[in-house]
Amino acid sequence: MNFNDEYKKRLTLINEHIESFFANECRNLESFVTEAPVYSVLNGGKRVRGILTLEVARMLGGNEKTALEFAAAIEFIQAYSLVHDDLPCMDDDDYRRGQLSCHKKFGEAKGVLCGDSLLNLAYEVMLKSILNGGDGEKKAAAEIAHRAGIFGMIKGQLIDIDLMSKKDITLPDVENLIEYKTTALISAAALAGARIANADGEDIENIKNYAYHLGTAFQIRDDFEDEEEDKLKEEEEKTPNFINLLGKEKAIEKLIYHRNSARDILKKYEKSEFLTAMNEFLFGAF
Ligand code: GRG
Repeated sequence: MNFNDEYKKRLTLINEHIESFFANECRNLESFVTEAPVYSVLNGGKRVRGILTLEVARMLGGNEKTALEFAAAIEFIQAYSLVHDDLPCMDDDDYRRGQLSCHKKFGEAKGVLCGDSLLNLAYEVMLKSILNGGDGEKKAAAEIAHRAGIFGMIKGQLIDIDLMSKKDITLPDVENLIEYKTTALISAAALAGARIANADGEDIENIKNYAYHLGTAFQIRDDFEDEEEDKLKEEEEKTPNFINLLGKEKAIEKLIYHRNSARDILKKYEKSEFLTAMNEFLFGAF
């Protein structure tokens, strides 16, 4: 399989679906309403979470059209979380995905509303899918709502904020942070795909474990990408992560362990070629 070609196909599928959503469903809205959400969700992004929803559904025999609707919803949530994370009251970042961050382009108030708009759109898209669907759609939406909110990603952001004023960061602190801030949305994406395919029992457990390992490896990879930037910070401002806590070598060991564990779970499934290749693409350099 040529991974790059296959990846581009899926990326294009999701991006075209999101473009057509704005062109069709929002056609009666003036551009001042949609410009910031469109800018923030269609400004690049690897679409790892949307692709996970698509591919887990495909691997387990789910309906592709439904999976695409949920893939768009999860990418709306991902985009909202990045827009809010970049705000001056949070991480205060001027750039996102190689362009001005939403609040730098449109101002802070519109940045807040843009995040709110994207989050609401995600629920609207899922509810429409539920109205035309069955139990799988309901369960997929419940997975996403649970893991994106205060039981998942928002809790992760709160943990992050509190760790900023903690003196001695421990291993459980970092593990807890990753589990909620990063892994929760990755699990939401993968489990939504599984629910769309009406999976249960052992398959749900496998996908949960797969997403846990993938999410942890993904965060360590992200920490290595930000390493140079982090080096310039004062000691007390350094990011709470495995690199700063355990050193580079041990962090790489952890990444490799989680990468391999994710790969081993995929081996249980016949149609896992793409996800296995994505695992290699994301973490093969380590
Ligand atoms: C504001 C509620 C709220 C949550 C913010 C997403 C987030 C939580 C913070 C962003 C900072 C960060 C490093 C989070 C960890 C998860 C992560 C690696 C996000 C970036 O995901 P990518 O690399 O981004 O998949 P793209 O742009 O490809 O979608």
